[in-house]
Amino acid sequence: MSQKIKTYTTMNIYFCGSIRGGRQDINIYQKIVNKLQQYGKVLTEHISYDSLSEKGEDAALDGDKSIHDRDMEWLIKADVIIAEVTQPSLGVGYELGRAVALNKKVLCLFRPESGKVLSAMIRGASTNSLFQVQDYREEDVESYLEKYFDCFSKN
Ligand code: 6IA
Repeated sequence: MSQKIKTYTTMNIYFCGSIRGGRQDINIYQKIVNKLQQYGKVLTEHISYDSLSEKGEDAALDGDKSIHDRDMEWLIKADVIIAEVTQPSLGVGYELGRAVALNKKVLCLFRPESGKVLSAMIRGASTNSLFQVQDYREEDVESYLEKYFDCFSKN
């Protein structure tokens, strides 16, 4: 038990969610980030902030470069990547591709009840336990995360 708590408290978690792809799912991102904070440090907590809008940062070119470079540093540092992939986002797709190349552990969460169909390049990448795609309903998201992190500490 103490071993499990130690694993959780030292874990770096990278959460991915749409920003410029559209902020419709922000309430769900907040729910996910709150839950993830039980398991470790969420490096990208800001993705769940109301104040971060899809148009809110008309960043100068080097603003975008520093966002990219800082996020890549965090991705390298992350022990696990959790992505909410219902709202399509180029940035999230890019992060997932980079995470696969880095052999990171990835969980993608998708809500079929949105009426959307997940990209084949994400669902089709789910071939082993390193890269998993979980369909879920909003009310069940916390229990899916509990299950995932219970298994995580055993692997
Ligand atoms: O293409 P998108 O914007 O939807 O991509 C979203 C993904 O890219 C997220 O998972 C983030 O990790 C990353 N990302 C995109 N834009 C930002 C960003 N801009 N800040 C952090 N991560 C980002 C806001 C900066 C603002 C607070 C000045």
